[in-house]
Amino acid sequence: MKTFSLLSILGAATLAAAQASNTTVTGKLGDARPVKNNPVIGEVWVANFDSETVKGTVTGVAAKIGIDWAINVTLPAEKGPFKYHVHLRAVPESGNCTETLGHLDSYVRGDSPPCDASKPATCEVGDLSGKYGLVNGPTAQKEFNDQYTATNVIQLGYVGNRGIVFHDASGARIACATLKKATTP
Ligand SMILES: *[C@@H]1O[C@H](CO)[C@@H](O)[C@H](O)[C@H]1NC(C)=O
Ligand SMILES: *[C@@H]1O[C@H](CO)[C@@H](O)[C@H](O)[C@H]1NC(C)=O
Ligand SMILES: *[C@@H]1O[C@H](CO)[C@@H](O)[C@H](O)[C@H]1NC(C)=O
Ligand SMILES: [Cu+2]
Repeated sequence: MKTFSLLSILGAATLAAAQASNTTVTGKLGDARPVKNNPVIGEVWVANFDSETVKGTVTGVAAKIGIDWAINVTLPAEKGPFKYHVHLRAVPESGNCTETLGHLDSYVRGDSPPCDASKPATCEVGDLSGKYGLVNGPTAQKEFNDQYTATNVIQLGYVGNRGIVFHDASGARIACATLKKATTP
């Protein structure tokens, strides 16, 4: 009986260690592939945030590989750190962030285990904060290139007219805005 318990404990510990080390996962469609065919390099897409909780912009500029992202927002000083993602749907007229549905997960990877930022191709395409880091209030400015997001509608990682969502530390969706093509003056 004692031997059995000891073995169970050892077994459980080994399994836990294996699971803890298993932080990456490949999507059902493989790892995300770099986007190299955006139609217009320099094309600008913007999500405008103008709510009580979040004001500012999340901008995506079509790059030779993927998208150059820039976050420039004010956030509540408390309740962070904040996550930000590309979700599947645009924000509806009602402004209800729940209706943007889940993350853009083009390669069907799921959100567990969490994104390993050292292997961004293995993360959900829309999990920008998982790949490039959380942000804090009261102001957040951050720039990064993401190779897997696209302004080319034929690409799996197409982000046009999808919702960008900020979440507080509890996971609540505190603000959302649709990424729209900037109108040229
Ligand atoms: C690692 O995760 C993958 C995908 O969830 C799973 O198929 C695999 O069995 C896991 N490996 C271990 C050692 O837990
Ligand atoms: C960020 O937003 C503020 C306020 O809208 C603006 O004044 C500033 O120029 C922006 N910064 C960048 C780098 O876009
Ligand atoms: C937002 O949408 C969700 C899903 O459709 C719904 O369950 C929820 O009641 C809506 N919230 C509000 C405030 O309308
Ligand atoms: Cu999200």
